[in-house]
Amino acid sequence: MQKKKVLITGASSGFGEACARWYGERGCSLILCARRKNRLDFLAGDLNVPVFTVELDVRDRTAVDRVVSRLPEDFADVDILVNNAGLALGLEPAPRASLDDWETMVDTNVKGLMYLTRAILPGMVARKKGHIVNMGSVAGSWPYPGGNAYGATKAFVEQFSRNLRCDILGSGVRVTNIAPGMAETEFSLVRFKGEADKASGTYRGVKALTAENIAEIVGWVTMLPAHVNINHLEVMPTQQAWSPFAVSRD
Ligand code: NDP
Ligand code: 8X3
Repeated sequence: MQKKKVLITGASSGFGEACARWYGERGCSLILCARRKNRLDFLAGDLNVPVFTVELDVRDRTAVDRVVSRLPEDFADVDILVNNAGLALGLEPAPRASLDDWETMVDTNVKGLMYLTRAILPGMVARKKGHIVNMGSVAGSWPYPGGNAYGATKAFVEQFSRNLRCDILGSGVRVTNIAPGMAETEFSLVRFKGEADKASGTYRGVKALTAENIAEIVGWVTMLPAHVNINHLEVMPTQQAWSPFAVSRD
């Protein structure tokens, strides 16, 4: 693989960390962003490639612009943006869900992803190359009880990804929405606000996807020849599928 400059948001854990390792093993230069910079620095110590770590809350529009506009020369001109930072908070039905949680999910999964995209996309278009990989979810296409605002943020990611392709058609820049199903990371620990038993219960008896599975998929879509654009890639564990429609009867 040609040595690329890869910016990964949410690189302190789960998919983002696994993507950093995947690209790092292939000699890419990495810009790793998250709020927990200590974790990024620890990860950077494991990687034998140029790494720039930066503390970044993707909800902070000014900070996003500052970070992207002030990237060190060796890390500027990003080739691949992995818009991965995100979270689910709670699994309560809508009438009982926390509006604060809904706002945090929108601010992170929707607005944060927009901020990074808007900061990096113009440079890619000007250079006539680049790839934005957005981390969606099966929850963006398929509803489930308690998925309310989380699923809606991921539906945004799916449609935003497709609409970006329309806007930049002819630029040579690629956009991909990856939609994973159940994957064992810190995702459920965050969703259940540190309740470890509840989080681990999510994966009980299931061979869930791993962060490494997703990193391999992200890496693969970006390694395909430049004229090939994977628009949307949905992936689930073999042990996961859909349920029949629910019906409320009198
Ligand atoms: P993790 O909780 O393991 O990782 C989430 C990452 O996002 C962390 O690195 C975290 O870093 C970062 N993050 C969260 N909020 C912010 C913020 N405000 N600013 C910057 N970084 C932030 O979960 P996953 O790896 O599983 O999740 C990664 C993405 O994949 C998310 O978008 C998630 O919605 C999506 N996804 C996950 C699935 C799963 O089952 N695991 C399935 C489908 C999609 P820090 O806290 O240090 O800021
Ligand atoms: C994470 C997958 O099914 O928990 O996006 O919503 S799910």
